[in-house]
Amino acid sequence: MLKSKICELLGIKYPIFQGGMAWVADADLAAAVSEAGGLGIIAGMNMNGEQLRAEIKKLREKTDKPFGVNVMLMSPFTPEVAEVIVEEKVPVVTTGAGNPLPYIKKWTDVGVKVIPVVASVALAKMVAKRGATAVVAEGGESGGHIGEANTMPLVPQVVDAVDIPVIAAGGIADGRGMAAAFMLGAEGVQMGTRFLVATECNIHPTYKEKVLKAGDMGTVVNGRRIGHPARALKNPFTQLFAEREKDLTSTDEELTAFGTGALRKAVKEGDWEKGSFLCGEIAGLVNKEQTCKEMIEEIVAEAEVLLKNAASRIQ
Ligand code: TUI
Repeated sequence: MLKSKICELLGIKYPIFQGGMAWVADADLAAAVSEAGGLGIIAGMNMNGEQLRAEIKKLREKTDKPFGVNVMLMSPFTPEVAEVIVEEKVPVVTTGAGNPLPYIKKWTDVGVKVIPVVASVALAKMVAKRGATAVVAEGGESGGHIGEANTMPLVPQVVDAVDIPVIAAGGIADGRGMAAAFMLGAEGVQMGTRFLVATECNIHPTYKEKVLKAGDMGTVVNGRRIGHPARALKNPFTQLFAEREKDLTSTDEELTAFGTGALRKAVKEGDWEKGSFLCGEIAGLVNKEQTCKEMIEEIVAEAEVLLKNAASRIQ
């Protein structure tokens, strides 16, 4: 049995979080992950307070296991989403794309466990000092909005810098990645890309198909110029975005406007021409659709064998 402090802290069976992917991570996906023993996380990003409340209700009708809500701190709905989290006594909150310090005490005061996603040692130290329960250290192999550091260097440095459990994210999709994360000192992993192709994931079939078909060179990072680097599947949209980013006659405002709504187009319409198919670099390893339960049990079984046999390397 794989043991981890994060399982005890959160009351979950397996130390696997499902990333709170904007427009993707709804009650169906999060409930399936939680029911399978991981931590399912609803994305608060694309919802106002009342929409989030309805999604939480839907999840609670499907499972009584612990779950999380992700707060994307750049969202205009953040203040009302933060209130709903308190009112609904959400067990766990993860935050991303910003500094969660203004909200941590509000949540921890009512018993919500707060696990910020960080992309640097500096932010990890800051949130640990201010009462975070754990941190997710997310490297640039991840899909979506990313920081500058990659997983292999980031995770052990965050582990050394804080006294709270560290969850590794970015480039992890199987038991090998999970075992490696434990070797780096992590207490668990967060995965997004693998769960994109879960049976219970409601994204457009074209999105799943493109992730399943992607190879090792299948993703690209755009948006550095406007301060929001994001990794997505290479497609006509990312090609055009890259060209406009290089073209200094197009303003930052025009570039931002060009990107607006592209994620929804990918998730809801499967629009390969105009959609932003956010996806991690590990997509090349993700080759089959399975239920969340099958995925989680397969990954844990692989990791257990690898960790158990690790000692055989030493003569
Ligand atoms: O947040 C994510 N991934 C995301 S959010 C998202 S939605 C979006 N839409 C349009 C533009 C941008 C995003 C899609 N994918 N991951 C967690 C994450 N957080 N990655 C990087 C960070 C991060 C970056 C800087 C966290 C904190 C931070 O610090 C800022 C500060 O003020 O210190």
